Amino acid sequence: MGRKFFVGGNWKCNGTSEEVKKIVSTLNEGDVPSEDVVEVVVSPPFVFLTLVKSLLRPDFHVAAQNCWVKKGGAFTGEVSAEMLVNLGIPWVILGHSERRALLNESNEFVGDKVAYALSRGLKVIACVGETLEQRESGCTMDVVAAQTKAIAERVSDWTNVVLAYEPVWAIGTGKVASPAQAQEVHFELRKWLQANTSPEVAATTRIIYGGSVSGGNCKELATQPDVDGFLVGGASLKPEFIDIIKAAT
Ligand code: G2H
Repeated sequence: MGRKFFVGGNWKCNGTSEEVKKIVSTLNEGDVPSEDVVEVVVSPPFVFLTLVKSLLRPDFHVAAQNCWVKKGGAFTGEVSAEMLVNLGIPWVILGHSERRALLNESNEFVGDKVAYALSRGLKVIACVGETLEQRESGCTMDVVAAQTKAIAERVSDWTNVVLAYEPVWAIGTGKVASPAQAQEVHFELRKWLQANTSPEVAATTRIIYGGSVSGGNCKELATQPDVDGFLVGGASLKPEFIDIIKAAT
């Protein structure tokens, strides 16, 4: 087993270069557990990736928030996996619910992106999660299983994948999932991986929780056996991100 705790900070479409420098200096001064205990990855907008990478402490890493589904070319406005590799960006977030909902990214499209990014040597934070309507109609597991299946059908090596469970109703709403709600879905997702990939993938793949994680609620969420870390949005722009990283211990 030994799944290392993982904390990602998804800055989304926020920040000026001055604000970004301020966030990085707060992170650089933060007293956090060592890299052996917790893996920390922050994800600024594309335009700040190089700046953040150049200023960030060496024990923290950077992620892009998206990349194109295949090799670059005539795809105006897109950024390819090859470009991220070229810049030394090790991670990419794919399938975030904001992109699934606002940009109509289908399960299959996200699966294709995950497979392509991995094939280029990127590590992937792949997001899944149900809407409130889906939860209330009792189909949470069907939804997250279908999203995960589209990845599993295209990926055989899960070593470089972190699965982020982010219930859409908890994102940016301040309505965090209870520790029991998060644990229930993480447990079921691990069971799904066990049945549909391999026992080894199920035992070793980190499943992290995202959706209104804060300095106040992270400790209790982190005690859940199948919660292997967090993907943090709003709070990753604030000093409390350091407290969230500390939830690893
Ligand atoms: C979910 C999360 C970050 P927030 O999108 O991935 O955002 O913590 O603001 O709910």
